[in-house]
Amino acid sequence: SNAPVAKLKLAIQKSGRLHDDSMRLLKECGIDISNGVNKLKSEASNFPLEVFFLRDDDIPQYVEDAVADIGFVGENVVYEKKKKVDVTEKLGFGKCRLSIAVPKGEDYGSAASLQGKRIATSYPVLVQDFLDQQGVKAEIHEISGSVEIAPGIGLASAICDLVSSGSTLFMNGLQEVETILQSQAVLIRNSNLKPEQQAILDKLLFRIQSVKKARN
Ligand code: PRT
Ligand code: ZN
Repeated sequence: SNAPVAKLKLAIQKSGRLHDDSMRLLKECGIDISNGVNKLKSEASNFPLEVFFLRDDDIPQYVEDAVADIGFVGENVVYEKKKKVDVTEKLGFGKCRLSIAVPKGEDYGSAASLQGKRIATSYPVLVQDFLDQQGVKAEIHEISGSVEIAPGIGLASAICDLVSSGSTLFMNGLQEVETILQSQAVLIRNSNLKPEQQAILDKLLFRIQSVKKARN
C-alpha cells in the first residue's frame, strides 16, 4: 500500500556526557544508526526510528511539543524544565545527584542554616522547590556554568550543582551537605502518542529492558 510507514522520533544529546551512552544503548538494542558528525538527524536502518541530535536542555520541550515522540535525558533536566512529558523508563546511565555544598569546615546543621544566604545554581526551580519544602528563605542566583567557583569569588555562600565523583567540589574547597535529587538518564515520552507510535515504543522498551537485565 501507499500508507506512510509509522516511525518513532527519538531526541538524544548531540554531544556531552549522555551522548555515547545513548548511542551505545541503541546499539545494544540491535538498532543501527549511522552517526555522521554534525548531523542533526539520522535514521535507523533496521528499526522504525528516526534520531534527532539536540542540546539536552531542549529535549523536554521538543517532546512536549511532539517534535520528537520520545527522548533520552537526565531527570535533573526533566524536573527543572517542568514540561508535560511522561517519564517512562530509567536508563541506568548518567547517574549523578543534585546537591547543595558550602565551604569546607563551615558548620551546617540543617537547611535552616541557608536562611538569608545566597545560593548559586543552574537549577533555580529545583532549588526553590527544596527551599519551599524546608520553609527556608534564601536568595537564588542563577548562573549557567562554573557554579563551583561562586563561593571562592564571593558571589554566593552556597551552591547547588550536579555531583558524581565529588572531586570538583573537593578541588574548590567545598563540602556536600544536602542532596536534593538523585538523577539518571530516563526515557521521556509525549503524553499523546498515536497508537502506532506507542506500538513501536513498546517494542523499543522491551529491548531496553532486556539490555538492562543483561547488564545486571
Ligand atoms: O551541550 P548540552 O547542553 O547538551 O550539554 P550540557 O553541557 O548541558 O550537559 P553535560 O553533557 O555536561 O551533562 C549532561 C547530563 O549528564 C546532565 O544533565 C546530567 O544528567 C548528567 N551528568 C552525570 C552530569 C554529571 N554526571 C556531572 N558530573 N552532568 C554534569 N556533571 C558535572 C557537574 O555539573 C560538575 O561540574 O560534573 C562536575 C562534577 O563532577 P564530579 O565527578 O567532579 O563530582
Ligand atoms: Zn545542557
